[in-house]
Amino acid sequence: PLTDDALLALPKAELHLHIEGTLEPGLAFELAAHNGVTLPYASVEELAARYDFDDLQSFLDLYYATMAVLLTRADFAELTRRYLRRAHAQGVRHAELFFDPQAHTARGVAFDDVVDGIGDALDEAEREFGMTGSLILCFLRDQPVASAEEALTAGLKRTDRIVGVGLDSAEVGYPPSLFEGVYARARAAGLHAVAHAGEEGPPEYVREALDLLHAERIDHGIRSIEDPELVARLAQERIPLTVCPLSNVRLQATPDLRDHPLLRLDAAGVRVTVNSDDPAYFGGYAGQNFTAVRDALGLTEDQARRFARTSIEASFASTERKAALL
Ligand code: ES4
Ligand code: ZN
Repeated sequence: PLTDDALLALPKAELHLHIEGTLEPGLAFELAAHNGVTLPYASVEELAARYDFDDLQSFLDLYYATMAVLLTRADFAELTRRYLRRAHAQGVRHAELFFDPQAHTARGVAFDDVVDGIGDALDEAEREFGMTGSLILCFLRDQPVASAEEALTAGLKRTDRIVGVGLDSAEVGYPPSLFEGVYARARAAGLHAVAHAGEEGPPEYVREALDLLHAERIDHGIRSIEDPELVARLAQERIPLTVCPLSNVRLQATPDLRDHPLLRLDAAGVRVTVNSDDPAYFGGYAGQNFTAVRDALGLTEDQARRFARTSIEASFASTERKAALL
């Protein structure tokens, strides 16, 4: 019997987590009051009631609106502190945090305040409970490439914290090919490369992320299941997918968790991991994504252990840290 406790106890790495997507309604209102920002919702309950999405864009509209309350280094530290405590309680021992600098610098927040605030909380978590983590700078694919280039230039000064680059926001109509040059510069500087692809976009975007961006992991990638040749390639090349089951259901990328391709991808030999994406918005952190998959798809203990192990192996943690966690 695969109990909740057994799933929470598995040591795991969180590889697909947008730190801005951990902003719970309660903290949003606390920060709004503290910073003198007015949210267009009367109460925590009214905001929480908006967490009912039709697709990726309907979620992104709320996600970008709500992050207006995040202004200072201390705000980013508090956001991250609360996330790391919850994640640790669900077995997460290493977390690679996506952040969206363009969404903050466009509002007048300094790039370094974002990185330093998140970094303060990472340092604290390492001291207090031995958890490790790092940052992945995500480019907003629905913004101009020149803006991504500016974000990368700022990021290259902060490789003390930033270990890689990613690509997120509205996918359809914004193919990975647009960012080939930005990724080339990031990789030349020694950064790792990942990219969201095949969440709402077609399998072709997954191929582009591999061929043009040289992505080492694919975030989501679930639409790869529509293309058997691509599935075979992902397995052959050992490209991990960072799958987010509750996100896919909430954003209607998959009609029902019982139809989710996670186990079909696993059965085809693809290295899959289970992650939480934007847990404040999608109904659960890492542990709840595992329990939801167990309930809907009948996860075996063997599968659960393998997915958790793959998350550690597929992480960008140091060899020593991985060895300690495996
Ligand atoms: C995201 Cl679920 C998802 N997809 C694409 N971009 C995102 N940014 C935050 N969450
Ligand atoms: Zn994501």
